Amino acid sequence: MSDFLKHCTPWPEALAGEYRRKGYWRGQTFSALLDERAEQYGERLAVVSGQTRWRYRDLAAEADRLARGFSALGIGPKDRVVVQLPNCAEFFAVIFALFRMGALPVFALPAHRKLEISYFCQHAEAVAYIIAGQHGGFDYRNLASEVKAVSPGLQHVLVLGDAGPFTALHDLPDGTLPAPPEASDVAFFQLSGGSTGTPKLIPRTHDDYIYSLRGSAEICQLSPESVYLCVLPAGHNFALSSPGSLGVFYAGGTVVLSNNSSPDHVFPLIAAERVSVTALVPPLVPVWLDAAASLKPDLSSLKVVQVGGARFNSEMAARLVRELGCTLQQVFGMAEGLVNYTRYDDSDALVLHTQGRPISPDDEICVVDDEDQPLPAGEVGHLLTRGPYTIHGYYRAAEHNARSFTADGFYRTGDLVRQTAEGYLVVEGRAKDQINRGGEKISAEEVEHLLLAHQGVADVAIVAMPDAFLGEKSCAFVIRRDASLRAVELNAYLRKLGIAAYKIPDRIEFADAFPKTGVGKVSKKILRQIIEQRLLVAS
Ligand code: J2J
Repeated sequence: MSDFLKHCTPWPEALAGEYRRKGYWRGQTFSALLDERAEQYGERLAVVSGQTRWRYRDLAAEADRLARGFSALGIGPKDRVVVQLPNCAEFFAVIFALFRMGALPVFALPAHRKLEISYFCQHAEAVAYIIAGQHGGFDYRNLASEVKAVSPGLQHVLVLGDAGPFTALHDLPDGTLPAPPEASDVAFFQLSGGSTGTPKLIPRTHDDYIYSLRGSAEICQLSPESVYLCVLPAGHNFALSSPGSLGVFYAGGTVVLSNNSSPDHVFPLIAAERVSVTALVPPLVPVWLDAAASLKPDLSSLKVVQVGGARFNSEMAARLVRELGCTLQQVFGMAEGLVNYTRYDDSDALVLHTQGRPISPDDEICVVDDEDQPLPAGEVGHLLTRGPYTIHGYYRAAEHNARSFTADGFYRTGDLVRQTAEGYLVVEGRAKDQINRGGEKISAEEVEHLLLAHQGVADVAIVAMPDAFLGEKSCAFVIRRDASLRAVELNAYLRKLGIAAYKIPDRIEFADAFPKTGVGKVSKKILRQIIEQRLLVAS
């Protein structure tokens, strides 16, 4: 075992044996999967992105070329590589190339900036960072220069498009491939939404992830005829695996990529490519519905719209079904593993009012009270889960793991749920210290730590506040050292540090003191009530 894998917690032998015996884990790797699909469906369309149209054989050939190139550069098995690409065909060539070599992608989001990317590079001891030169009006090469300056282990910056001072992805030398990885090996790192000071890396194996893809593809009835439109960031767990692009590849279908989720861009794409299924976060739904009502686009190919990532209210769910005339599938998942789906033949009551049930019969669900005691059926409590594709530990986070997993290896999701008589889950709230900003997760503690380091800040507490469009936004309550400190200065300070824009507080409220709980901790519950009240009065 290489040194770094010591920091990944494997499934206990007994459970791993059971998952293999039951045929969940089949010993297949991602590169074997792509080879198989290229063999079966070589001439079929795998990816569409702008002018790029790759058949399965093109995707496999491009992945092979890149793998040889990475190898020639000296990137080897188990090396970590931070991948931060927009939605583009090359994203898949890159990750399949890394999978083939047994190198491990870390899936950064396009919105991440210097602090996040440097942290991933340092924490994962990454040897390479892969970017698009410029995207969305932002120059990732400048970001890479800043990251490189503080990440001594980072040897390569590889660039899609104009490479500037770095190495171009389209112009790599040719090397020889190492032996392929084992299916039980870690294949890549997903990112945790986070509720602590630093983001956590989630090690997923070929075996466990491919099982979740197979299960998802079956539930979503994918076939080689399926055309999936990916408008969420391609590396995010929802868009990647539920069933996402990789689930569609599993089934031999076509993935259509877009970096723009606005209706005027996406509706013509749906019509032109005959898109059959797509995945949205809740805030996009009313935008699409309003535009559909006025533009009257041809959405006749669209059979299923998945919605997940954040709470989706049932009135909007009903509106979606009524106005688009397609099947709604609610998806409640997490990058750590467990994914729940409503099924296509479920009653309206289940589809509109629940967040589905797990993929696997071996996904164990426990709803417990604050003392970890199981609650009577139907009561709201903490969701704990264990199963064939849910991790048993974050990468190199022993202390955090002791809190995030039970002694029996159940993952503490931090979600408050209730289970219906049919075994479906309803997400009722959240116990973790996180803000879910329309599907984008913000760890309150992470941003609080940054603000606390500002010399004018004596104390800070960040909470969620209701927002009609995003569901939630973030509000930072700040106790100042210096009464002249203004909110804009704090925002500018955070921006300068280099964090993803969605983490910058939407609102800053100055306070003289914080309300406390009985045991003397800051009461975020009362702070949430205070900001809710102020918003009400203001409206
Ligand atoms: C309420 N909260 C939800 C839902 C996720 C599929 C779909 C989503 C994710 C995802 C994912 C929710 N209603 N329908 O990885 O494979 C909140 C919960 C959960 C957290 C996980 C997938 N769907 N959530 O959103 O890792 O709080 O994954 O624990 O980003 O999002 O966030 P993330």
